[in-house]
Amino acid sequence: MTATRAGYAALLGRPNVGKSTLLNRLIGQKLSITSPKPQTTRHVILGIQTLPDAQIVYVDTPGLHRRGRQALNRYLNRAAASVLGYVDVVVWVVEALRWTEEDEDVLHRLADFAGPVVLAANKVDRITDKSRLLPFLRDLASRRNFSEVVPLAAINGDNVAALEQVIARLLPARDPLFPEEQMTTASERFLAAELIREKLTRLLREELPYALTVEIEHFVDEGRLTRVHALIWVERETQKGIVIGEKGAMLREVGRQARKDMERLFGRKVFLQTWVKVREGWSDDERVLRSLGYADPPTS
Ligand SMILES: Nc1nc2c(ncn2[C@@H]2O[C@H](COP(=O)(O)OP(=O)(O)O)[C@@H](O)[C@H]2O)c(=O)[nH]1
Ligand SMILES: [Mg+2]
Repeated sequence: MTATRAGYAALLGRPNVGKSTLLNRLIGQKLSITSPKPQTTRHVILGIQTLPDAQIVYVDTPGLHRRGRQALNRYLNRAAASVLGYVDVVVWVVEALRWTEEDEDVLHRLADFAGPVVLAANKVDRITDKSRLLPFLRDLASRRNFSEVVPLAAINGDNVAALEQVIARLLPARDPLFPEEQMTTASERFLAAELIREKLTRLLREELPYALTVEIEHFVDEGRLTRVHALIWVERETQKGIVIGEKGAMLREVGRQARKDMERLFGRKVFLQTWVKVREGWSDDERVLRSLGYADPPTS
């Protein structure tokens, strides 16, 4: 019998490099929400992949970023940094040919991590002049020791299988940590709220998504149908109007798209109802944040 390897692999990097897209590609399901806007991911989310001889538990994180003034931003940075305390492998995700000060910050944070770090250079599908890739990778590889450097494209799956093999080899010999059929530790209730937030993030204009959050009031399984009641919290009356849209059109579209994704992920019919409510200043109030589920991760 071959030895089984198992462990945690963190997907770390600045916002928008494609960490959540990569997680979904690796797991083959839309577990973690994605969008072109930074700070889409607000929670640490686990995606479990059981291979014949290894179990990789991916840890998707909010991007490490600089704007750290608001309570929500501070929370996101803490959540991302704290995973370094327990993961076996770090996959540092960067965007191919693009290097920013925020990448530099992440590199500094990784200095404290003693375990193996794999560099994943994502979005290679965007590169027209392929000869520029090698110098870019070589330059990054000179900045610290990497177990491996893997160029890939999460969007179409290019070379993603190679990354998976690299990670599996770096995990410690250990029995699986989760049952092999388990895909995540997140509840369906949580995933439902996230899918609604994804649609809002994608459909609303630039600034508004940061001012809202989603709370699931009811999540009731009725056999082949699941009934979901969701509250969308915004910070001001004017924002409420924007979320609802002309004659309710925006909210209807958000609900339609979110319901379709929920049905695909849960494998059942979903009946979704949404309401919009105003709670002033939720994103800068630590107490309100906790009540909306932004609990600090364990520090052990
Ligand atoms: N062209 C291209 N776009 C990508 C790729 N991976 C992710 N993206 C896009 O980059 C944006 C940010 O992705 P997301 O996964 O939310 O990034 P995160 O903030 O690091 O989790 C989204 O618009 C994705 O569709 C890729 O391999 N190629
Ligand atoms: Mg993300």
